[in-house]
Amino acid sequence: MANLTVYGTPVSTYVRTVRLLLESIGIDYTLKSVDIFKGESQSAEYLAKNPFGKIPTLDIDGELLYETPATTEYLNTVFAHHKFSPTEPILQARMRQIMSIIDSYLYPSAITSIVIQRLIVPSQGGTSDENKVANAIAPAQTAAAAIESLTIGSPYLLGSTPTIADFYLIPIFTYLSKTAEFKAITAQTPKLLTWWAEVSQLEIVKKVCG
Ligand SMILES: N[C@@H](CCC(=O)N[C@@H](CS)C(=O)NCC(=O)O)C(=O)O
Repeated sequence: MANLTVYGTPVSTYVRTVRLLLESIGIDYTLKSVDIFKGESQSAEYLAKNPFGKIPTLDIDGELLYETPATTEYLNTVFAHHKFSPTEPILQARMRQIMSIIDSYLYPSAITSIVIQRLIVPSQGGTSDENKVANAIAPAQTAAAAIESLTIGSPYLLGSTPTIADFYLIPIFTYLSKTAEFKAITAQTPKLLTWWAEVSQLEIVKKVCG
């Protein structure tokens, strides 16, 4: 069996995406802390693994992989025989579309702006930047509405079994649902609310994102 190590902070959404997949596949792995809040991802040692100083980085028997789309698709191919991606090409494209919408539009608005200002800044004794939060609501609504329109499955986004797209959205909703803005962002996305009510109860989600 391969030796797998995930480098990253357990609270990171992208680390959680990779861990949700690893836990769903059911393979052993080691989580080695690289604390982004202490600047550890900018150390020379870590930058040698990932030149962008982002987490996670995955070590598979000495082979280093970073960028979560590449990492998750590799794990899904090699260790899960494509179990966590749809077989139909159009649904495969929908899965990648959702992952890309999250990377490009939902993560920057929901996490970088709203969650950081609402949950992280106050927890460190700071004051939330209300302008940043207010300006992020519309882009987060647009991203959530786009994902809603691509949600054709039940109880998961694309069908009766989870795909990597679910593992991308779960960590974002875990944090966003703890903010006051969640209600406005999901006001027009009933399918995502039903999805969230189901997936937030999964043991694996409680273990990785709890
Ligand atoms: N494109 C990267 C993004 C990873 C990412 O943004 N990770 C965040 C934590 S959730 C991070 O490393 N933040 C630290 C920083 O930006 O300095 C991927 O797909 O893995």
